[in-house]
Amino acid sequence: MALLPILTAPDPRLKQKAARVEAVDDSVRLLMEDMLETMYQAPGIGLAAPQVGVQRRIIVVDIGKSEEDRQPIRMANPEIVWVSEDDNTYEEGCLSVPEHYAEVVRPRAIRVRYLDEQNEIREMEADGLLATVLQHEMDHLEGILFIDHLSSLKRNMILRKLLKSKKEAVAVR
Ligand code: GNR
Ligand code: NI
Repeated sequence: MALLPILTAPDPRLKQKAARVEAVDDSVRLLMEDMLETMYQAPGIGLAAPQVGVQRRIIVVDIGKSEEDRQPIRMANPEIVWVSEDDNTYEEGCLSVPEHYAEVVRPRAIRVRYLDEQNEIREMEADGLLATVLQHEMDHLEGILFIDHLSSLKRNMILRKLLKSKKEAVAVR
């Protein structure tokens, strides 16, 4: 197992569309385990491969309440096959947009088709926080961040602050 460095915005790699996985093999399974370890350590409740610089359609999620009660979800090539008519608003954050939070409106419930860690096609229905996090992670595979759902005024304010902290981090090295 290994901890992977998490990219933060603005970074062109977070804006790219990730490529489909051909099959979930040992290398994909290893990446999923490294992503879970990185996510738990952060700590976060979801992580998408592009956040660790890997442009492949792989996500991991765990919204479990405690460390003792882990419920890791591993998905390759996740696709939304149904969304509810009603929406939900959640205050979202992102490991690639550190220290910024904002409300985002998304469908309340979804049905997702994906390849599991055994390379088997599965479907899962989710609502509430799990539905929100799955949509947030699938957005990453399209190069979309939660700030892209905000007004350009709010988005640009956040991006300017992130760029400024990056420049300050370089200056003190
Ligand atoms: O840890 C995370 N928390 C979170 C809270 C509300 C909505 C989405 C998320 S996902 C985020 C981790 C992350 O950046 N995943 O891409
Ligand atoms: Ni994120």
